[in-house]
Amino acid sequence: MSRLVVISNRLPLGDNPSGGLVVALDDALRSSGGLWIGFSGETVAQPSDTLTFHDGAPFQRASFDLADADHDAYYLGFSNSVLWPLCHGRADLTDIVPDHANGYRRVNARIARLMVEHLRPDDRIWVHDYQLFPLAAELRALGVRNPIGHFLHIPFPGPADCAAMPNPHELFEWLSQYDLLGFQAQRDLSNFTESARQLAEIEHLDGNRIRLCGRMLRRDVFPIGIDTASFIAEARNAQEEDRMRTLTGAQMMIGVDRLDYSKGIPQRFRAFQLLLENHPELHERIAFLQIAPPTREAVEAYRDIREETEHLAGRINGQFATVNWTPIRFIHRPIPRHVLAGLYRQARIGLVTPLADGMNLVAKEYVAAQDVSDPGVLILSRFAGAAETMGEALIVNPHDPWEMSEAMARAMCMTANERRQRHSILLRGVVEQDVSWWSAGYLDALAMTQ
Ligand code: ADQ
Repeated sequence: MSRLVVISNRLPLGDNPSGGLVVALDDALRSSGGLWIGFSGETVAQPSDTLTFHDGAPFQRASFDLADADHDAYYLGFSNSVLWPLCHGRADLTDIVPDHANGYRRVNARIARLMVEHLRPDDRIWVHDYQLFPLAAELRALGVRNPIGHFLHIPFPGPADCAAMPNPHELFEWLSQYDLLGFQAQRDLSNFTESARQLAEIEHLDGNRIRLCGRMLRRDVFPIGIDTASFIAEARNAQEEDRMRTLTGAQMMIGVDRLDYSKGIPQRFRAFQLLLENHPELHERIAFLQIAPPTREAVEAYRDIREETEHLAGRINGQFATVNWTPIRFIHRPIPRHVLAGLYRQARIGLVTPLADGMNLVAKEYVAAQDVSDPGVLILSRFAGAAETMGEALIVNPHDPWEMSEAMARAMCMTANERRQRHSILLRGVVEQDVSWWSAGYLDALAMTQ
């Protein structure tokens, strides 16, 4: 079997790297003697011009450092202040700086140069996410003819958002150099096709084959899953955390997100406020736990969202709290996985209401963690990729606080029978379409490109 080479923005480091993607790719990397390449997470004054190899995983890992200025331009700048907001429908939050676009191209070109001497002629190369769109084009420019696939973890922008990129045609030229483009949801495939039609040249050939900017390639939908079996086991074994005892007496509603404007956290706080205004009978009967560790705080839009959410939570607690009851608890720290699994299991409602999201793994983790005899209710945004396959959740419009608050009220009084019926269908999907199913499907499709 030919070797699998994976490249993602961050290399999973540590002696025992874990996380969904690592689990998904572990088998394929291990059995093919594979290699995973990524950023070390370190910025330095003078980055080395070779990859650094790391021991400790059953497959090879190699990292590169970045110069401070390159990290600012490539990661904070073009990736997270242009591409991320555009892919999440927030052109208003972009910060377009020509130097950042140059830095993005420069870093991708450097990664290609670092990689190329380690590639073998029959390697399969799998590139992950929006930080690395130009990588295949840079590798092709260095003479690499191997099969190269790309998987986009976040939504693909529609024509209006693509048109707000500094040089939209360039995006499609970059993408045309892959052999397989993978998307999370049908929505993304449609956006890609329509944007390419309006801003570049695309022709549908047959099946999943297209000609994009003159080059033949394939594209398809591969909805990512979680490591379901291990998550179910973790939730079953989870011990109740001491601090949660303070919530007894009320049913818990849980939200777990990176603190990001795409996740719709202020909108869900407002919906919860409306619930408490319109349903006094639920006072002291429902407690909302929102876990949201800050990310990317060097970017201004992320500092703003933190202030807004803290302010809202304070206001709602000030308005409704009693001596015995704090309506919203807001935790800003990452939580160990087994604790998270236990919290999901205790929660009567899982609240997953992003304004835009590639897939959203929290929705799947919440379902996997439930006690099948007395499961909770998932409230899910129609704008999460997960909504395409999780129709048995209560599907809501995250911009509509009335609809969301009524879904919360409905979940609170839903019969055990209805909860079990909905949950068993959701669970079947999460079990069948887990992360190994996802990676196997993608790698089969990549093999078909040859
Ligand atoms: P993210 O935007 O990071 O991922 P998501 O899919 O929800 O979003 O994954 C978050 C992960 O982090 C989950 O596994 C969750 O359990 C964990 N997590 C979140 N908050 C945590 C906390 N406080 N403590 C511990 N763990 C926490 C991107 C895309 C998504 C896509 C994934 C995978 O934006 O749409 O589903 O990639 O492709």
